[in-house]
Amino acid sequence: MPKLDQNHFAPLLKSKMSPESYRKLTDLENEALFNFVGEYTELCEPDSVYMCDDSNEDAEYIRENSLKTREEKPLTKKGHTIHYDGYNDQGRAPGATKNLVSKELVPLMGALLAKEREEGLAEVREILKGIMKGKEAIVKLSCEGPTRSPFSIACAQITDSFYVGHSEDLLYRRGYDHFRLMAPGERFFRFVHSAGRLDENGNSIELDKRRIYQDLDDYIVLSTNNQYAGNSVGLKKHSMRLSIKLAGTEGWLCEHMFVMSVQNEKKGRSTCFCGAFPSACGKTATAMLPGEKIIGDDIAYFRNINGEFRAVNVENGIFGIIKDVNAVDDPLIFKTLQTPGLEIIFSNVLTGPDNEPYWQGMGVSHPKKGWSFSGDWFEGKTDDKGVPIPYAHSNARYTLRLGYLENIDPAFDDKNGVPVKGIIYGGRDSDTSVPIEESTDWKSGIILKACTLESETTSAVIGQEGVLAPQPMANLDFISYPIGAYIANNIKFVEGIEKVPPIYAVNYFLRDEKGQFLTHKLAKKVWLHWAEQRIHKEVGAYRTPLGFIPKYEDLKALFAEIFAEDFSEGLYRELFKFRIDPWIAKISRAVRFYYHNAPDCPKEYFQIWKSTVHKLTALKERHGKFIEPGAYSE
Ligand code: SPV
Ligand code: MN
Repeated sequence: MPKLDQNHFAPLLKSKMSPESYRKLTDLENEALFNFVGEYTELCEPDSVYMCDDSNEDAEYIRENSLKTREEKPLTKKGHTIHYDGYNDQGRAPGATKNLVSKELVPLMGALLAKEREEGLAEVREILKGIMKGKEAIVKLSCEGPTRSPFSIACAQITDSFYVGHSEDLLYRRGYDHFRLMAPGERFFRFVHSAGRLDENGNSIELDKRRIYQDLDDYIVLSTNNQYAGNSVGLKKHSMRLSIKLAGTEGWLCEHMFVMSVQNEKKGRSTCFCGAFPSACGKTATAMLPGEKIIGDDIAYFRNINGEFRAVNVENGIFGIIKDVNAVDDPLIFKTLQTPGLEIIFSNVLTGPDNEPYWQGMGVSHPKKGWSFSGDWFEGKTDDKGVPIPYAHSNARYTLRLGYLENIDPAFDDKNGVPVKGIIYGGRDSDTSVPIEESTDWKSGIILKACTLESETTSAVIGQEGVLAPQPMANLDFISYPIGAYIANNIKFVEGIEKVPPIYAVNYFLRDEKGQFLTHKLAKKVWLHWAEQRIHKEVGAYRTPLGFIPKYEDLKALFAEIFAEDFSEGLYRELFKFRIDPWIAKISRAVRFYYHNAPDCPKEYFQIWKSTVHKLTALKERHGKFIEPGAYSE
């Protein structure tokens, strides 16, 4: 190891860092890290650089500075702060986000927002030149997954935003000590972020120079002129894109999934599920179901450990949608959000004259004026097109540590992860998929359920809302190498796994002809407990053309046991009839999507989709539009 003091960047870093910060950096004896900090200090030209370790003092330094720089403001309750992103920076920005790959790979990336690497790097490096002038940069080390575990991925973030540093401290495990124990040359992900020039409210103003560029050859992400955490916090979606690529290369999986465990108190067992849902389709609500235990709500790594399918939650906190979190629908999160003394960042909600946060669907009346994501807010405020501006953004969020939640699973921190017993794919449609259906086997689950997942677009992404869009594995925004290869890796992952978990497709959003939801919001608990009983071989099922559905008597018993509700057979039949035409249409949409957007998609998958459409078309002759539960056999 060459002495870092002789490193080309040493004089620059010594001039920008306090002796204490410089010592913390050099103590790690990590030349790659030193070069990373040196290179981007030289390029971005911050006035000073602060190096964090894992101490509470450094966490406090970041917190205090996020208040001093007014990126966050204190709310009435101790520990609670509010952060605002700019008016046009309220969600992920696909237009500004690119996967940088080699020239040869670009044509194979289809829908995956690719750009030729050299060109992209030159463009974003030009924007980064001098971008941190007048500011302090912080260097923060964290770890994805439990530290010193088979799942760990070390990460280094440089940012000029204390809000980003603060969010990372709440959302990820501190990683300085993890770096200290790393072998020489061990890989780590690198993230550079700058909020860029700010207006008087502390918001990024040069949105035309907003870039979120993932360099997938070098495992580094460069993010400029933005603040919304989905664009700025390196360890969240940037890291996810890098992990998906790395996993594809190494034969494991990084999925856009929660990790939770269903509690069967009568039998004294805990059964772990992982589930992928596009944004705003019930993902956090499933992970947070009352009576069950949460491990994570957004990103999971899967590894085969001694023949077992095991998962960790990559994160240590939740960056959750706050809309509709209220005492009735999300009692646990709601209570946590009201608790003084916990460190919680609210973002893009209304701050009332009482200096308390108010959000849409909170279940309490909101003040008629205050401060919000649009600045000074008053009832009746409209935008320049005359459209009313809501008091809180529909993608407004809360950021908190998972450890605050009463229902955290003690297995959360296990270094070997938790054994996964069931996988869930959840979409959002009003007239196609039944509430829960088990796939016949892993491969058909991936091709017919995970690949055909789709959803209405939501406010988590800037752009039009309410458009039906394909969402392979709820992961389209994050897949970072050609889709066909990604699907193949999902299929291949279970080779060598002794007990392959069944795949369930769920849909909480079926409606009747009048547009009313057919079930209440907590019915999902019954579907999950049915899956739990299936996994433990305690209930049978009816065959459908695409898998297996529950029998009426088993659901009736669960509704009675869990909610003391009388679940009617009429409702069961309505919920679980197989809807042939919508399924033909859904698979046909998938075929079109993959044909146009996934140039490397193997012919074999198209054959499976097409033969399924033929099979369903033939079934229509026999059954008419619907197949009643129990009326189908192979
Ligand atoms: C999501 O939309 O899936 C999120 C929030 O988890 S973001 O960080 O914006 O991606
Ligand atoms: Mn997510």
